[in-house]
Amino acid sequence: MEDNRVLTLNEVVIQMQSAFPYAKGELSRLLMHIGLAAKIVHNQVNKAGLVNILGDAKSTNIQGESQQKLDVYADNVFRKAMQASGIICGIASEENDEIIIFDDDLSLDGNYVLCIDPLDGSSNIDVNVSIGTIFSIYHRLSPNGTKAQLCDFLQPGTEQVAAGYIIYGSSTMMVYTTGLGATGFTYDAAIGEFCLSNDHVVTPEDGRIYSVNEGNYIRFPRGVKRYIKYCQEDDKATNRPYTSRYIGSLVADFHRNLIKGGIYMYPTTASNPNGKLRLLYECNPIAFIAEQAGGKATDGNGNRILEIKPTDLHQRVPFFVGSKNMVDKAEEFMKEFSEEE
Ligand code: P6P
Repeated sequence: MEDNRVLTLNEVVIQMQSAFPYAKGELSRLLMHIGLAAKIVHNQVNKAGLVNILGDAKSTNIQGESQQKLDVYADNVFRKAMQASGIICGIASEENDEIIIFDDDLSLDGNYVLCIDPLDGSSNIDVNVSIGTIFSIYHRLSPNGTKAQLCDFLQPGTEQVAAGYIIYGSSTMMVYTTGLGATGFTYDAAIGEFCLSNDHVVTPEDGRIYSVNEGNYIRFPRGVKRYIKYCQEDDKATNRPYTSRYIGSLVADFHRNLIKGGIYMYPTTASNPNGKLRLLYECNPIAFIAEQAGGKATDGNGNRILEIKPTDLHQRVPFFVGSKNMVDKAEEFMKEFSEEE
């Protein structure tokens, strides 16, 4: 008989812990705390239109971007949940210029640090477009019992012990990985649980969706321009022309492409000569998920995102992520036309 019992996030996390014989359950508990924070943010996002939590918080983050009230709210919710866990000794957040150090005794002994974009795509909050939380977890490098240090956060993405995102959309979903594949959960508000909805997310090697802000076309690298034209050419043998889909919310664009197949690109542009997306709390966690689902993530110049050694908390990199064969094709054009820049 088919087992159609609902499995919750906490049950799945505990089950997966058995795959790590030496696990002390800390990472499991941490993922549960993240799930709890996500439920709290879900409640606010879902009624943002009803309470005075929309709009500009009249403050700006290090990126110089105006902070939306929900941004700041989400940052506070995840920060409190992480400190309550006693497992995290510090946080690097898009919403804060410097690392946040937890100096209570329990947290000082925490073995992990978190990099987070508490509410990505926040410019879409007021217009009811899907937004998301993106997180990345590392073992600390600094000694236990001492304050977290910058070195704990400036680790290459290959060192992530877990990563994931929550998408607050037509339904709220969480997708995460601990390196044993990508797992998807859908939030059931009726029971207040994230329920297993895809126990092994696999992204198609090919797709027909390309996601890029073509408003920046003029200043894209030639390779990107050529790849976009390649996507638009009429060639039935290779299922072209592809479809252009761009929501302007990384988590929403990536999640759709992960399921259906596709490529998301944020290349260098005039206003973002190093690309716009941040390595630590946007590109690395999304790249980890993409690779675990059979996809690929590079900077467009043949460099695997997960192998880039970070030099700054808010470092930006060009980002090409999604179906393996589509990223490879984009890389081909980038390589062929790079000399002509
Ligand atoms: P643009 C949101 O600000 C974000 O960081 C990603 O979620 C999104 O994909 C991208 O920026 C959108 O940027 O320049 O196309 O509006």
